[in-house]
Amino acid sequence: MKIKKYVVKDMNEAFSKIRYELGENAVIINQKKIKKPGIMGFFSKKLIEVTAASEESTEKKPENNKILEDSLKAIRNVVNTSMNLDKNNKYSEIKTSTKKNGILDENNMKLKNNGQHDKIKEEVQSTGTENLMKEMLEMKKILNGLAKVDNASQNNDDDIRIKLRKLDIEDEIIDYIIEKMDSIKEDISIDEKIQKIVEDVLKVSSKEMQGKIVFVGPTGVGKTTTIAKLAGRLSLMDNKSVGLITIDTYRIGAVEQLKTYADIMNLPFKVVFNIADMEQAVKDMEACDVVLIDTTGRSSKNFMQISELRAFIEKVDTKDINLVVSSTTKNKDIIPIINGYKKLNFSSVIVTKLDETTTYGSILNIGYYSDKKIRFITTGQNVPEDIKFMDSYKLCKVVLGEDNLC
Ligand SMILES: Nc1nc2c(ncn2[C@@H]2O[C@H](COP(=O)(O)OP(=O)(O)O)[C@@H](O)[C@H]2O)c(=O)[nH]1
Ligand SMILES: [Mg+2]
Repeated sequence: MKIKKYVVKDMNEAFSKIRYELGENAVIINQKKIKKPGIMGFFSKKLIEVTAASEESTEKKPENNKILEDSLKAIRNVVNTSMNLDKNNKYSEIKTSTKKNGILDENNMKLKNNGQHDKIKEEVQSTGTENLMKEMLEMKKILNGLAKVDNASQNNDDDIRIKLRKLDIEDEIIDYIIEKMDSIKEDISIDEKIQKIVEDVLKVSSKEMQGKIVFVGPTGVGKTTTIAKLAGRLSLMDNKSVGLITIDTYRIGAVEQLKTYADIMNLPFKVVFNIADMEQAVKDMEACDVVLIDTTGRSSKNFMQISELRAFIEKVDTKDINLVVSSTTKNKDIIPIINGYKKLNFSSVIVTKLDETTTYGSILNIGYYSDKKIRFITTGQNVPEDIKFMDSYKLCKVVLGEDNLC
């Protein structure tokens, strides 16, 4: 005998539930109206409590119980198979727990009776573990590889930085070089890659020494000496007619310095004191192949001096304006100098006094920050010998310490 209570809204609901659960032969043994407890129940609809009984113990199994059971079996099989990665004791835990369960017990017995089960389980366990181990090792290898590549490139970067710093190349340029390294896909050495990048930054002007050429730059960098060297080469070696003009009226003795050279080389020479003089001097030199124009070393910090110089240069009417910078200039002074002279629209740079330094990074620093081509470099006080024209390849080799200045 099975007795069960149902709380329903109406008897129809009670009948269908009882029939479904207790079968066609069930009987209703009691029914009463009840109220939901609490305040909310006071206002709610009344419910009926129905008590029914069934003679047989035929609690009807729903049709889909079989499906449910099959599903449980399937799930258990999957669980058992996937246990291949677990420890044996965990597996037996499941075995014991399934024994207690009526539905699953039968299935468990089947598994128990299967003599090969343990073997298969072990195999599945070991192959599964092996596979996982393999995959993990594979991943470890890949990760190690990645870490190595990362470390190697970090080491390379550090080596490059150390090497370039020793050459007195500015950190900003070193960063630029390191950043560019990856973009070179060719199978060439690190040094060759650096050379390539430096060649891209450091361009050399191939402009001919012809027409009106102005030289500007701080005091004492070697403008006048450089002009003397050029004048000597162009007139004595290249057989060009050369004229010299100076607007260096600030420094005592400055005029004499260039005049001495002009006298020795027998070159026309003009001193310019004001803007009107400049126009006339340029006119007077019209017949010369090359007119080299010297200027006063003006402070790049003094805007008035630079503006005044600009007015003179405008009268010269040339685009060939060269900023002369000494390689002995402190790195931190290079940018202010370049910025100060920018107002003069210089077209290329000349780096002097390379004989006074052992590292040549300053050439690259000056080229990089000015963003202008290098016209040539000077390497000593001897007029006219100590002046060097080099191509970009050779100059970069010098900058990188892989070639000397000779
Ligand atoms: N060591 C060395 N000294 C140089 C070089 N060029 C010029 N000088 C010297 O630097 C000093 C200043 O040169 P100067 O031509 O008067 O510079 P300016 O003020 O720019 O005209 C002089 O003693 C020159 O001999 C160079 O390439 N190397
Ligand atoms: Mg001078």
